[in-house]
Amino acid sequence: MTAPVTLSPEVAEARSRNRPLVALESTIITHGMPWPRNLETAKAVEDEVRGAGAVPATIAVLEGRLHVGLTGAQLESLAQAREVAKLSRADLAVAMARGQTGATTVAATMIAAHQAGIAVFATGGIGGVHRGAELSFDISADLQELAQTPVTVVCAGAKAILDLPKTLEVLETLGVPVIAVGQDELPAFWSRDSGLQAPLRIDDPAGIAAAARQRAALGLPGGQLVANPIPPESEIPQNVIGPWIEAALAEAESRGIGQKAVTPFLLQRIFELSDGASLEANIALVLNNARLAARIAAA
Ligand code: PSU
Ligand code: MN
Repeated sequence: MTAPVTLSPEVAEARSRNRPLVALESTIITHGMPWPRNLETAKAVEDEVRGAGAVPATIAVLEGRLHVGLTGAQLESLAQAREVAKLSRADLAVAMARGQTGATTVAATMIAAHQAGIAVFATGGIGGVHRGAELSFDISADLQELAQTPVTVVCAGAKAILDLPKTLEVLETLGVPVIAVGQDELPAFWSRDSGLQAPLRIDDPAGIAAAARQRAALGLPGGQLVANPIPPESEIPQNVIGPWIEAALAEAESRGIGQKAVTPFLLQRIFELSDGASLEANIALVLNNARLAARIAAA
């Protein structure tokens, strides 16, 4: 077998000089945002990481190779591609063995980041326990990954389309530290507040980095989940986003949307119902997370 990851020149250089690196996922590009805002956002997020003093490493599988760091041309072709696979822990190796192209979810991006020696990763919102999971058993593989792969994942909370209390319970069971930044409440992706208390709070990037080092020193497997609230000027309050979420969930149910298609379907419907407002908020929160992740990586 050849080396499992292909580093971009920018990432290879950053590694050789021991510069801080921040991993970025690609499912948000292919399944989370519409063209061409997805490409603009992917580039802006990379620039945000660079501006905050770190080096971005966007991760995807291209023709069977696991790329850590994409060139501008690779990013553009992925952003425009149709019917790209959405790869998580279960299907990553199969897609690579078949020479396929696919976008990596939070779980698969964590695996690749860890293989490449990258300890910090920025995304929008992780997957979690879906509403109705007591019947569907739909619980994102992102949660299990946080329990076993040592990467600090910076998000704006779990996506508010999920069952947030159940998501917190599962994270606690799995031993994943859930750390809110700058407030006591768990943020809820498009909104700053979920109405739930976050289990932990650390406000400074150095403190978050120190907690990761301490976890490793204890020999505990797994990562940390950092929940960074969307900036106030960009948030959509819960009472505004709530009815759109309910409408999108009802539609997914009546149309029988299931498995991997659920999250992309809900994000797209909420985008339409909100007249694009949900996308603007999503972009703002990802940029905000990229900045914080860069500071944690530098620390
Ligand atoms: N964050 C976003 N948009 C997204 C995602 C995260 O702002 O589209 C993606 C991530 O890749 C995450 C996935 O891992 O949604 C969760 O999918 P599922 O619920 O099927 O596990
Ligand atoms: Mn699922």
